Amino acid sequence: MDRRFDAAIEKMRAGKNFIVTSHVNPEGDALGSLLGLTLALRLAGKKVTACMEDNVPDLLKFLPGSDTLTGSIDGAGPFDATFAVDCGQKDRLAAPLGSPAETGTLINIDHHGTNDEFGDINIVEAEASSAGELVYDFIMAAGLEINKDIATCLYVAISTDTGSFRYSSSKPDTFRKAGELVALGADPWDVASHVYENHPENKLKLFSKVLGTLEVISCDTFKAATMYVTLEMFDSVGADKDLAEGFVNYARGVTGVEVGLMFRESGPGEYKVSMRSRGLIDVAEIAQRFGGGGHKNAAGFKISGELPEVRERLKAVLSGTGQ
Ligand SMILES: [Mn+2]
Repeated sequence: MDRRFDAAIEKMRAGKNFIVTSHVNPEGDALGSLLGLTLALRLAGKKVTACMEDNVPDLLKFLPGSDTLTGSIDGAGPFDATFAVDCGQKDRLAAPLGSPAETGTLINIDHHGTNDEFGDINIVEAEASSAGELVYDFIMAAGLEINKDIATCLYVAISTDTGSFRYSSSKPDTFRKAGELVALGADPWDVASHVYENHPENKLKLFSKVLGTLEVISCDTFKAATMYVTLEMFDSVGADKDLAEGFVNYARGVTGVEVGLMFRESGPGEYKVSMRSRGLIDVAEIAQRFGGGGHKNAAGFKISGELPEVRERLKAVLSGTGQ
């Protein structure tokens, strides 16, 4: 018997009107978990405001229910509870939450090791592969139904956050749950076609420029690879900033490299740094030193400065961690 969700299930059963939200700048796990939970609650007869202030990336617009997302909660409350899924910090929530009297009990369901337990009820499991897996567990523990649309959302959440089941967070249970979602109607090739084999032409043109910036650097006991993308590069191919998503994995993928780093210029003298580790270096710990967060193998933060200087700072910090 799975008792982890008892308090959350009690609130869910007693309530009628909910908000479900996730983190800003959403990816597959954020939106898949948000929409999977939203659709499951609606199927159970609940009223749900699916709240996402940021735009849905084009690749994820096929997710069932994404056309019902809204950036506002105006006129829909008061709410019995707000579910936050896949969000490590309250200030990263993609919902304009008002007073607790308006938004109800805050239920935090997440798997970020850096989660600061901002909820009234917190179900935070850093070992879980994805928030999608936790939402699946919640739905099962609550005895809610999963139809094809819900299965698709949760399959996208789990498969994207595990790098298509490549990461070591993919446990036997992860595969069992994914298999169950496929049995319930999720279509792996349909999902892959939408999410992985669906590159806008200008994304690949941007990628060819970014690959030209690849550099392998020595950090004492291990190697890191860096790449960067500037506002000028985005402009030159007419690409949106989210089209650089995922490039960082190619930096980590270089033979002999332990950590991949991607510097994305977000404004003049401002960079968003994404880090990917093979497992030896805890990049969440490094991100936290710069005020960011994430997971052991995937983390990020924002930093100000000129690129060469910013890269030297990172190199110095990385060089201190590998001993
Ligand atoms: Mn996640």
